[in-house]
Amino acid sequence: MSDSEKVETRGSERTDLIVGDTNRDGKADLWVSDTDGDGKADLFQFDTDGDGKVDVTMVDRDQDGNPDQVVDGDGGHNPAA
Ligand SMILES: [Ca+2]
Ligand SMILES: [Ca+2]
Ligand SMILES: [Ca+2]
Repeated sequence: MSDSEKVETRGSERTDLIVGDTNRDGKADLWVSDTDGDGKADLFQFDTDGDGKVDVTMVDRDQDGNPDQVVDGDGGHNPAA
């Protein structure tokens, strides 16, 4: 598993449904996104060290609420700056 691994998501779009700042440092560190345009969340990303870059990505490909793939590192869909 390399840092450049791409996460397979349901679609190629990205609509952020929730953007959170869990450590209240003023920078987003939690993103809940919809990648296939159906309005349901299927991509969850976390910045655990506060540098603004995604560190953990979880994909819920069947949208049943349980992540089907978890990827450490920057393999996810980094948020637009
Ligand atoms: Ca979706
Ligand atoms: Ca980070
Ligand atoms: Ca699932």
